[in-house]
Amino acid sequence: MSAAPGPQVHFRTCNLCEAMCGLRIELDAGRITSIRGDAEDPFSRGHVCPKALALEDLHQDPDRLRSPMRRTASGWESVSWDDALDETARRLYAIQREHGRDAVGSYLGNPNVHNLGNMLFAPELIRTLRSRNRFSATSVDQLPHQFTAYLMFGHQLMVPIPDIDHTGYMLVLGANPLASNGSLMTAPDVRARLRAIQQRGGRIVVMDPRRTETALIADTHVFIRPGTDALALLALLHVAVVEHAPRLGPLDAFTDGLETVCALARDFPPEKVAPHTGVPAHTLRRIAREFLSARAAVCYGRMGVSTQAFGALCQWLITVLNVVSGNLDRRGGTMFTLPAFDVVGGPRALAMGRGGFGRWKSRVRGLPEFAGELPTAAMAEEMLTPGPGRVRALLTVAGNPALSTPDGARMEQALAGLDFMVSIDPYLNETTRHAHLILPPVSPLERSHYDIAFHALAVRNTAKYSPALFEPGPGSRQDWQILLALQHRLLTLRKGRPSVRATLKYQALSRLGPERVLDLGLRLGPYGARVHPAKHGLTLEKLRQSPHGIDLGPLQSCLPRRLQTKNRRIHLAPELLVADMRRLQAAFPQHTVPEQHSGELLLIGRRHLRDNNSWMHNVPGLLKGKPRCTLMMHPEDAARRALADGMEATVISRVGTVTVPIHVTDEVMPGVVSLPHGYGHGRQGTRLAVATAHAGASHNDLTDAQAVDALCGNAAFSGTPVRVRRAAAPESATPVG
Ligand SMILES: Nc1nc2c(c(=O)[nH]1)N[C@H]1C(S)=C(S)[C@@H](COP(=O)(O)OP(=O)(O)OC[C@H]3O[C@@H](n4cnc5c(=O)[nH]c(N)nc54)[C@H](O)[C@@H]3O)O[C@H]1N2
Ligand SMILES: Nc1nc2c(c(=O)[nH]1)N[C@H]1C(S)=C(S)[C@@H](COP(=O)(O)OP(=O)(O)OC[C@H]3O[C@@H](n4cnc5c(=O)[nH]c(N)nc54)[C@H](O)[C@@H]3O)O[C@H]1N2
Ligand code: SF4
Ligand SMILES: [Mo]
Repeated sequence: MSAAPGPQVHFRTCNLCEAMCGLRIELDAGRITSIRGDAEDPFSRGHVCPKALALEDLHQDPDRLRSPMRRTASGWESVSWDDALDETARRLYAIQREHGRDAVGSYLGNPNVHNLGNMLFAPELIRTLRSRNRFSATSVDQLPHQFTAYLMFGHQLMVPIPDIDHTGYMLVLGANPLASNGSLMTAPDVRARLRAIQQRGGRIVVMDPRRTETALIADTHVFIRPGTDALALLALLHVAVVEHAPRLGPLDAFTDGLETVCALARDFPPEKVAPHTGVPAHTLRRIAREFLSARAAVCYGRMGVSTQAFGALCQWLITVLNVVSGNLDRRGGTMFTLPAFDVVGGPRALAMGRGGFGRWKSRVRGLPEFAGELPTAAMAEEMLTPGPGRVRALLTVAGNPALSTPDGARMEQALAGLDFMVSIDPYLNETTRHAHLILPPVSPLERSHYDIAFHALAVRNTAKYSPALFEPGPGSRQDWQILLALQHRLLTLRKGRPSVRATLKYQALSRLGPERVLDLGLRLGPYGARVHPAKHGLTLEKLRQSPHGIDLGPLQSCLPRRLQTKNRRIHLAPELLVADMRRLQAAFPQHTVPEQHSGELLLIGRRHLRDNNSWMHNVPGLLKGKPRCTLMMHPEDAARRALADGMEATVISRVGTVTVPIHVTDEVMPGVVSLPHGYGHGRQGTRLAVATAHAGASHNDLTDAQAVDALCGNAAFSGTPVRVRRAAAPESATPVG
């Protein structure tokens, strides 16, 4: 659609966060004149957030790399695609041949999940590498959701989704959808959907160490000490089984383990957990009673309860609470999606693997594999610790582990020491500055889009395809083309010469691209032409003809049919989780008030509507206004340290130190401080003019790679112990990085 003469309108889905907002983009003479919400999108109904406009800024950004780059002694130089791809394949192949397959590691970042081509082609390349050292953003985020879904329902993507549009009571722990726009709950215009609960006479309750934007519109907000949610959930469950008796409804016929969870819960009356959680027993009892008496209720927990030492227990207990209160797989409770491209029940070649656990362990610390990946908290030590099996080369795809993973400084030290590193990424940033080669893909507007992941995690079944808005620039490559070309070169090197079969397959896939795979997935999916010739008969062509997307209706009950466990039953009490209760009990002994060393504060994170993890700080429009990278501190804690609003403070953890301005506010509970993540752009050698001017400090220079959920290996960001004092003088502030 490039350089078309007159005014034009283009419709697409915003791929920047999980909300899948429909966009209406107006163009004149091939230039964007406006980006607005698409009122005709049946799912998002015109909603957008300020980040939507950034799609154009990202496209125009002069700092966005347009050609492959090679690092030399005298700086970066442009290289041709062939040279860059040949060199990458050669180096990776040579290192694997000399040091074994595991010597090449990989890290896949979050934007892979927001990119059709990467969803379909990245797993292929990673498989081709045949290394056990695979890492991704999953284990600094939603691993506990996938882990518990795998154990309870037999598939890592059978994640129960809040039926927010029909519920009468929503209990939210560790999520701030008003800033994040919802996560593992794709719900465009989540504010309106939450308000609608209240307009229906329902209630919203938020448990969070910070009085968040979401807490402000809730009916009740309760402060909870970071990292103690598993105890609070057990207390809620206690009330459910002692006062109310479980009522599973139809699930009763195919659920195992009810007695086990009831027995566990009986041990945790609210009075017992109150000293640890800081939540008064009567408050927990009241919330439990409200939850249990609601017509339909949802307990929903996200980042804040996933990235903590008992993240897997939290996600498990949340699902158990929904089950025993009769709210799983029921309208207004938590439900499962039936996406048009079916990642759970679709044909094996197209669906995602169900998962798997502990089939191998990380070399240094022995952390367990899940679904083919090792915990990212172990990544730096796998690169730094000498010995056979050390990771000597790394491929990163759409990831910024330098800022986004625990102990970022050590991560950078590890990246700097690699024999070879290649990054598929549009920016020269804190991570990719360590690469030997950077392979930049096109901008989001130069490629087509379909949300394979987020349609599967949405509060309604919908389907929408977005064609590319702009013709890819001359000589540019899409992510999938880069991934496929690398895979082909690696296979060729391994065979010694290009095999005819592999070459034909490569040529065919290069021609067909993600579109054909998507079309196949849609045709074979639950609404596909093969299954429903009369009803929807979904094909890619049909989606092309529906530029606003197609509504496939509200979520439907689907159990036991959709269960993926071998015996087609729900495992309410998986052994691994039940056994992990001992670790919880040891961490919070009865009759002992939690130990918080004097002067120590617990650090938590924070998301802002205008940030997106670490990578959108080069968009000028999103950085207007007051600096956001501040440390929130309760007035009592500030007074004790003679700190006042706006002062620079030094924050010290076991692993690092940063200097940031203080924001004194009773939004955070006493004893807790909050700092957003994704900042820290002041490092040398990046090419991010705007971000560098708004550098801030990196939260992950404070977080500890040793702090993990010992069961599944997820990073435990919540509640990092820190000390805070007034910075000596503003000009002597410790440089970050
Ligand atoms: N604007 C914006 N949107 C985003 C992103 C972004 O960076 N910016 N990131 C996207 C991504 S990758 C994700 S995964 C989602 C995340 O989506 P959310 O999970 O909704 O994100 P957060 O805003 O981090 O919410 C986490 C909440 O947990 C609270 N919390 C911290 N520790 C604890 C604890 O121990 N217990 C309890 N109960 N609460 C705790 C925090 O105070 C915070 O309010 O957002 C996505 N959307
Ligand atoms: N302390 C703390 N740490 C956190 C979190 C937290 O709440 N607190 N949140 C965690 C969460 S939820 C997540 S998901 C992770 C995110 O961790 P990461 O995914 O590692 O980091 P991002 O900041 O999302 O960086 C994304 C990278 O992808 C590049 N990119 C963007 N779009 C594309 C594309 O289309 N193709 C390619 N090839 N590259 C692209 C960007 O330039 C950037 O380098 O961070 C985690 N880290
Ligand atoms: S809420 Fe998310 S999907 Fe919607 S416009 Fe903002 S960034 Fe895009
Ligand atoms: Mo995330």
